[in-house]
Amino acid sequence: MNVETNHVQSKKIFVLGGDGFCGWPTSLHLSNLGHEVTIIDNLSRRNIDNELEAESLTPIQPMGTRLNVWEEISGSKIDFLNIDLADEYDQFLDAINEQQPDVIVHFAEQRSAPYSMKSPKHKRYTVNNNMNATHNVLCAIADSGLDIHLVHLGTMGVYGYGTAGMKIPEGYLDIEVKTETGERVEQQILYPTNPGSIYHMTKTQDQLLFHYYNKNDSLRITDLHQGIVWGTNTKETKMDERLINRFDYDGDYGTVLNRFLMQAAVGYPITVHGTGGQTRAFIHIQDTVRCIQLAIENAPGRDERVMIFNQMTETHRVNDLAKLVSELTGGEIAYVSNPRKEAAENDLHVKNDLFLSKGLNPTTLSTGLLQEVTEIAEKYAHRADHTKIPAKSTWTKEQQPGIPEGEEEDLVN
Ligand code: NAD
Ligand code: USQ
Repeated sequence: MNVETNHVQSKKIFVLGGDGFCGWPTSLHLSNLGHEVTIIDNLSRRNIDNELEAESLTPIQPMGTRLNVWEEISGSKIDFLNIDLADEYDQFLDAINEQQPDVIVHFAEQRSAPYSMKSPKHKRYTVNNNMNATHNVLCAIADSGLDIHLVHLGTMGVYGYGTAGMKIPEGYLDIEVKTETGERVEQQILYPTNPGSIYHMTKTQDQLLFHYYNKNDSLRITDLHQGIVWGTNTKETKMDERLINRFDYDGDYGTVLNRFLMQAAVGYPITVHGTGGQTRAFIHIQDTVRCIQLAIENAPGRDERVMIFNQMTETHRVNDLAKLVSELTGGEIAYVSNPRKEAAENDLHVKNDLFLSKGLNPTTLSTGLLQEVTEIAEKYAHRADHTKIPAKSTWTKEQQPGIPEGEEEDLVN
């Protein structure tokens, strides 16, 4: 089954957050390439499902089953360590020293913007979890003295979603400053951050931690500024139903395009926030796993600055996506109140030259792939809890939940 192993020099890779939506298919992809993979995850995402009384639309299996099935199918073993990266520093450092990974891929953060804005408790959890996890990872790599390449999943949201008409560069902005003598000096700085939620704010802080550890300890770091991921399965997760990936659809964790496809499939109105004028960057989950592979294969050198890639393949306006899904499925669109404090409209132009230059062949929005997601949503429609669909986490007391007319009566908080 390990079809691609011939081309790859096997590496020891830790996948932090390897039980999650991006981390699970990435772990399988890297294992299938012939790498030796260890997943580290504290299963907090599954616990948050318990808290929210929401579940993945697809029936994801417990970690033990996932790993047994993968070994049975591929002949490759993936190890699993249950460690809270924000809290259990010593266990993590021990794992690094014992296993001496070549690469650490870091997905292990609380990644939902609405969840991070639910209440002071959720804001504080997101900050504590994400910032401590990232700092512990960096501190432990430096502490170990090993030359480990860190690949981190950041977000396009660190930039904000507006530009002065220019394309958003890959991490660094060329600027020109005027000295006291009037001389003009050219510099490159980290692109100014403009987070739109507490979650996105933690990712902007991550950037500074990377900058510091790269400068002080010469850590080799790749930061991937990823757009919204859509789709659910990849080549490897399709090999057996028990390897199926998560499909989040609830108002906190479901992301826009997957939500629209799911809503249409279960006969719920397609919930466009406000006028749907927000433009965002997107990437299919199959390209996510391929980009991680490319980032690993193109590591920065010891004396190089943090390498930043924009991990996205296309931009779309939310309203255009709603119309596309509606045309494809016959689903009805509902323009609902926007629970978020965000620009009603924005243009977004993004550079993604680095991944293209490394060989990414982008998977763009095609009817076939949209259809595939629709089919999965239809297959598991019986598992959908309609009361969990609307987005109810509001950014301030002034915003209202995004509930379509006629759906209010079903709701319990
Ligand atoms: P996810 O919530 O499905 O997965 C994250 C995993 O990390 C979970 O399995 C969780 O249990 C684990 N985790 C969280 N905190 C941890 C801790 N302290 N210790 C150990 N494990 C911990 O999220 P995802 O969608 O797979 O996203 C992965 C990463 O990619 C995130 O950092 C996110 O910010 C980034 N990202 C995601 C998207 C997207 O659309 N899903 C887009 C851009 C960037
Ligand atoms: N939206 C709707 N209707 C919905 C859901 C969302 O109109 O039913 C709108 C939102 O108001 C927002 C846009 O769609 O304007 C995107 O929302 P989202 O939930 O799909 O994406 P976001 O909150 O930005 O977060 C997701 C991931 C996060 C990642 C980010 C990448 O959850 O981990 O960092 O995408 S990016 O958007 O590029 O910053």
